[in-house]
Amino acid sequence: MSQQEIHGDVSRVAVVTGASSGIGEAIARALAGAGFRLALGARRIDRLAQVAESIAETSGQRPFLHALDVTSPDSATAFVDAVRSAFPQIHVLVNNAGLARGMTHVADVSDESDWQVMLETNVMGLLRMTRLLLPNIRRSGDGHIINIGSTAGHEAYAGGSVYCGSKFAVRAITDALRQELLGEQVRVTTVDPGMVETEFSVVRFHGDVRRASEVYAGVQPLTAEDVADCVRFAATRPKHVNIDMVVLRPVAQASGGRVARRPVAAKEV
Ligand code: NDP
Ligand code: 8X3
Repeated sequence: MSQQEIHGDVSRVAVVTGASSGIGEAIARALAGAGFRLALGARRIDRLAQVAESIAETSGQRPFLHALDVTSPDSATAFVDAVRSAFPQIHVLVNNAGLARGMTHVADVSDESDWQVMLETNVMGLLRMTRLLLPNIRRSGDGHIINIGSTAGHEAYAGGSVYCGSKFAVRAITDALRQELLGEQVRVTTVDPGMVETEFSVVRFHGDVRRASEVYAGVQPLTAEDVADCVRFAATRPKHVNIDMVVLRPVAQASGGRVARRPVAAKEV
């Protein structure tokens, strides 16, 4: 069944936060391929423009893009105002913007700024975007909020207290929203991946590319496209079907800290 047959409308509009790289970029491509019109946001507007250009070439539609820092109420409001001006209706919000910073144990942290950035982005940013866009999503008659959580929101690991805490919060917020929106045509989903090779670990380790590459050494991680497939699946079910939660991880990862690695020569890292 095509997207058009399911929804009777090929022009559903999806907002994707953090679409300038990794999973968000892949979600934007996947949703464009499924017939959604797109509004994309991130801080790196140059990278966002490259993503939009490439989507325009492959899908024939040019996504709307606007700078967005989900940690800033002013930026989030300006973004939402711009999206509302561009589209009469907004159906889907994919809350993907997020990050980890550091893996320092709580006792050893001397500066709280990494904690603050993670909580401001992953928790406050997600709540803010949801609050601001919910009136439009409700009015669309076919609304859907899709949050990108993590397996870190199911099982904590040493050095992940705040990142894991932020993703446990995403799961709680998703569940609470589904309760709050009961009786309305708004679906609420969380997609929770394990290890995905993106810029995530480079950001986590403050630009240390070598340390980031060690995360994926000797293991085949998920790709951003693997995650985007799940988002597309959830977003293209018939209107009466709510996919509550999708948890996916590499075959070689049983939990955050338990990964089966093949031996790696030092030069491969
Ligand atoms: P990337 O670092 O590749 O992408 C992160 C995206 O979030 C970028 O587009 C970045 O854009 C955006 N972003 C970060 N901070 C902000 C902000 N303040 N405002 C707006 N956008 C922001 O990592 P991933 O693609 O891997 O991460 C995407 C999501 O997936 C995150 O929520 C992450 O927690 C989650 N996740 C990742 C996993 C992994 O192993 N990679 C596993 C499970 C979940 P810009 O810098 O341009 O603002
Ligand atoms: C990212 C996955 O295992 O690095 O959310 O926490 S993990």
